[in-house]
Amino acid sequence: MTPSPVAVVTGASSGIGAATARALAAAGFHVVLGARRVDRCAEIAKEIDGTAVRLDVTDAESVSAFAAAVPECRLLVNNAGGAKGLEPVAEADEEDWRWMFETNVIGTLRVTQALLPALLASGDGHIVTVTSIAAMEAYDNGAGYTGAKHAQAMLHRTLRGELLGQPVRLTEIAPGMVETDFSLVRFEGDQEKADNVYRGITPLAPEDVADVIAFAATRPSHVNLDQIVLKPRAQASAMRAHREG
Ligand code: 8X3
Repeated sequence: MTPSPVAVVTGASSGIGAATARALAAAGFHVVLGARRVDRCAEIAKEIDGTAVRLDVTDAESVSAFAAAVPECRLLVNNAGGAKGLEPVAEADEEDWRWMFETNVIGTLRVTQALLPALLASGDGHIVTVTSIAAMEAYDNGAGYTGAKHAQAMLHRTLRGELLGQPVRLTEIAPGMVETDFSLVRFEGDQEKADNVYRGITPLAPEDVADVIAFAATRPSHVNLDQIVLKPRAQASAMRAHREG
């Protein structure tokens, strides 16, 4: 029996990452789930016959140890990241910005650099980076997050050119509103503020995004889905949505 190809998912303890781990396992991958909350990854790993490895993308040593535990890798899903704060530039918190750039940008850089040799050696590698519609547009009070997501997207899109001629595909997934703990993290646990983001709207579920990632990952090797933007029907842009009630 041919061994299952290995897929690594970062930020796999919840939300889009956890749903993606499940979808990729269903598509025939052996999934390595990385996140700080490794106990949650272990629960999902048990369910899908995967492997959980602790990963803090903001810590270079943690990323090296993670990569050492993953000698083979066919698919990397750069999903770890997030937002902190929603303030106008005039009042922006420098620490929030530092956190957003550390996790979304430097974190993606570190993990990608660490796993690139294995992806190349697989002969049929694929890097999926989960950016956001925040990587496509600017919105009021979001400059720290939109800035970080644009930078993360540039890293990913630049690799598309730099890796031409190498056996690695690159897919950017840019979701709009998805109901995860994204807003709870952004508002530091303020449930009311988080709920308000999804008020009167049917947001995407993590599984909706995971389905699209699994689709991109299961195309034939010569088919590169470069960029996929997905939003709820009721959302036209980061600043424009239709809410019922
Ligand atoms: C999340 C989408 O619109 O809150 O990445 O920036 S948004």
